[in-house]
Amino acid sequence: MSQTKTLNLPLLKTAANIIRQWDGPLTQQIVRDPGGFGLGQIPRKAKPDATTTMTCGFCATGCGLNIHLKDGQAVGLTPKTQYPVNLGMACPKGWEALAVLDSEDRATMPLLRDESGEQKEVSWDTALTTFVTRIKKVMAQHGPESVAFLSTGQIASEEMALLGSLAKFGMGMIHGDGNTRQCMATAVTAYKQSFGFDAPPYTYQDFEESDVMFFVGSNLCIAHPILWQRVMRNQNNPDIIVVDPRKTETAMAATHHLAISPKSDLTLLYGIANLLIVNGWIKQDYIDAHTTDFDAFAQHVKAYTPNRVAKMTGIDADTLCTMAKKIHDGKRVSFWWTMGVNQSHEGTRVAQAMINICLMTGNIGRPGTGANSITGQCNAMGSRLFSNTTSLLGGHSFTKPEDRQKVADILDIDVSRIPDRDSWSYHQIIEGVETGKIKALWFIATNPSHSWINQNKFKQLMGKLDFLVVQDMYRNTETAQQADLVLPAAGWGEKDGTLINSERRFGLVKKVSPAPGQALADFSIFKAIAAYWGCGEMFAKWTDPQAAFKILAKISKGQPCDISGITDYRMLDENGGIQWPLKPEDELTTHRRLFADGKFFHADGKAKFLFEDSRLMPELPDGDYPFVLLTGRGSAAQWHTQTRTGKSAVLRKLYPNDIYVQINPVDAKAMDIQPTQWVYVHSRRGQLKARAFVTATVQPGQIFIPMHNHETNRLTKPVFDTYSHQPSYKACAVALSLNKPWVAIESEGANHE
Ligand SMILES: Nc1nc2c(c(=O)[nH]1)N[C@H]1C(S)=C(S)[C@@H](COP(=O)(O)OP(=O)(O)OC[C@H]3O[C@@H](n4cnc5c(=O)[nH]c(N)nc54)[C@H](O)[C@@H]3O)O[C@H]1N2
Ligand SMILES: Nc1nc2c(c(=O)[nH]1)N[C@H]1C(S)=C(S)[C@@H](COP(=O)(O)OP(=O)(O)OC[C@H]3O[C@@H](n4cnc5c(=O)[nH]c(N)nc54)[C@H](O)[C@@H]3O)O[C@H]1N2
Ligand code: SF4
Ligand SMILES: [Mo]
Repeated sequence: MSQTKTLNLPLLKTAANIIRQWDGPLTQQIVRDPGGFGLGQIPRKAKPDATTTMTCGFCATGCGLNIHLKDGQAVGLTPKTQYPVNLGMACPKGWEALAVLDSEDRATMPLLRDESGEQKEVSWDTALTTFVTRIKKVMAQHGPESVAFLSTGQIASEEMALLGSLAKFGMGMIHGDGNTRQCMATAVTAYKQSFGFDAPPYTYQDFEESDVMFFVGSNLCIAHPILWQRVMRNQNNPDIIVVDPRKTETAMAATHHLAISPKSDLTLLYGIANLLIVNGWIKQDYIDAHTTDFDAFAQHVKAYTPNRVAKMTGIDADTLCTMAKKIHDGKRVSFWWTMGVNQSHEGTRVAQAMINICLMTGNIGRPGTGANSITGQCNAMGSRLFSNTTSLLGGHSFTKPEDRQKVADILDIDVSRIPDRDSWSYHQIIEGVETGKIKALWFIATNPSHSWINQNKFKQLMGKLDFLVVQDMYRNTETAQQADLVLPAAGWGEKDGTLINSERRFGLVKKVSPAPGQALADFSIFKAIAAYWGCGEMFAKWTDPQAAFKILAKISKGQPCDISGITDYRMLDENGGIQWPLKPEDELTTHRRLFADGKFFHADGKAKFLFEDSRLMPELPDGDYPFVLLTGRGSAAQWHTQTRTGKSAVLRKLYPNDIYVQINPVDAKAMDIQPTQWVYVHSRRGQLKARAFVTATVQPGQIFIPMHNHETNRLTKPVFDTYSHQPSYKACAVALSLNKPWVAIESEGANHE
């Protein structure tokens, strides 16, 4: 059915003129034309009843989905058989990706909090005018550093790039980070320091070609089920070793499970490295030709003797020797890690401990090898390269004058518009709210009032801001409920752009469904803000996502992530996505891995061994708080804060209704806790009530609560990795009780149920 959206845009001549320049994309979205999808430049408009392919917008596996269209609109989907990522498979979230778009909770109009404190619907004109006026006012009173944006790993690369450029070059902000900080920052930092660039080396084909595979802090069966299917296709009868304190679904399916003590991975990996060196199970030729600082590393790990390691990790010396032997005997050894490593007080060094083992045994750059970080959100990789937060567009550096000049020239802007220093990282921005340095925040596609660490404190701080803007698909996320202004956004399937998956593959997302009400693509919202701010001219060439993509391709030229060989969206569509890098002269093959030539991205072409002493986790259990709290993904049907997956009736049937806490039977017995009974869990920062799930998958003295429940982060302690500043979400001390505890709590307002 054809409907028309009318925007009450100001009839001021100047604004109307500016709007006309970007009104190509916007108008087509405002007028719901069942035949004319999106921006029109993607090769999918041949017939209104047809099938088009796009990348799934949940996790970074990046499955290809066939979207079936009727009268030009999506009516269903099936996983694409020929897509090199998923080969015809999809997980429950993917199957339900269209269903979650249709919900009463969608944000359909901008919402503005009025004097009575209520959020009321307003026109886009009022919303944009308010946005610009209030942010300019804060900046005028408190300086440009008083406003920051917090972006995401879940919108298209083109949108992130436009946001980061608008905020920093157009509006003059210095500070902006992404929720990728919660997720991938450790892997980014580890790769940058070790390889000279944030470059995950692998291709998914490596899951099928390894013969020894270590999964460290990764619950692949739940978090990346299609990648687990790729492991199951491996013909080499591989050893699959899972390092995880919990006996996860993945650990149960593995050949070996190392039930490590929480946050002792660094000690374990140094112990294994020591054994490899002591036994001479290393590739000295490779080390000499392609790495630096090995001797110091070898010296460092001498202290990690099997007995000492056994004591600290709970993994006995024999098992340690067996693991070292497996690495030695394996022809193609690979290490894979996810949040059990990244979310840690010393995660960067843990990731590098895996990188070190791969380097010294020559397990990199060959099929089935590699120190491989598995990415989380659908476009966390896009955020790493193009969000203009931690690094300048295209993996450049804000602090390098030549990088700033290069980007300024390509964007045709004055170089002085580009900040010459790095932004504060996420937690520094939040701490800035506490110290009064940050007065206004703009959140885009993230829900930190649920997902950020030490939630009671976070929520309290949001109340301190002069102005809080949330741009989301849904109007009532925990963060949107706290906002002064909510900007309604189109979601996956309602707009165009590219996502980059875990193996560096660009894939397309397309507009196959109209956004509800007056919700607009994030790209269009940013263009509108630019126009209202008065810097629309600066983004005149960013006419639509594909034009933005071409700008990014130009910026990437000469970088390790060079994609100047990808000419347009059509090329991505025709090739089942394309992995970076692709220079014009490169041969385009379906699977490509990095470092086959042993050349890394540091100036000397070598990879660095990086290491330091392992440290105990900062908040150890004690008499008052005797348990370690582990958190993470609960089921394949739940996505993060549940704003999306919670909307699907099908997915809701696939996980328990109530929040639960997994408790070992020994502990349950000692405390007389019965299965499904309500119990209280409390930490020094907050408390919650959850149903007891008595199971031996957690060890005695440890409990597990999924992150999908909004209560979980009341408990977590704000501890951050030294180098990556990523929160350590998975380890803090808690207590269990049958009755509501009365405890002194570190932050106010913490005694919720
Ligand atoms: N279904 C579903 N899939 C998802 C997501 C989702 O929300 N739902 N989110 C996506 C995102 S953004 C991400 S980042 C990934 C996360 O993917 P994963 O990292 O695989 O998932 P998690 O459950 O967070 O954590 C993995 C494991 O780390 C273990 N762990 C905790 N502490 C330690 C430790 O000290 N050492 C070790 N070795 N292990 C430890 C936990 O017990 C847990 O089993 O999943 C992606 N996929
Ligand atoms: N305790 C604990 N906490 C954790 C973790 C953990 O393991 N334990 N894991 C952490 C990790 S790895 C991650 S990645 C984070 C995830 O934390 P968040 O990113 O905060 O979680 P999401 O629910 O994915 O939030 C994304 C928001 O964007 C909205 N959205 C989706 N698509 C679009 C779009 O196209 N445009 C706009 N404007 N909005 C959109 C959704 O409705 C949703 O509100 O959580 C972290 N928090
Ligand atoms: S595995 Fe990830 S990308 Fe694939 S269908 Fe599931 S959520 Fe989507
Ligand atoms: Mo994540």
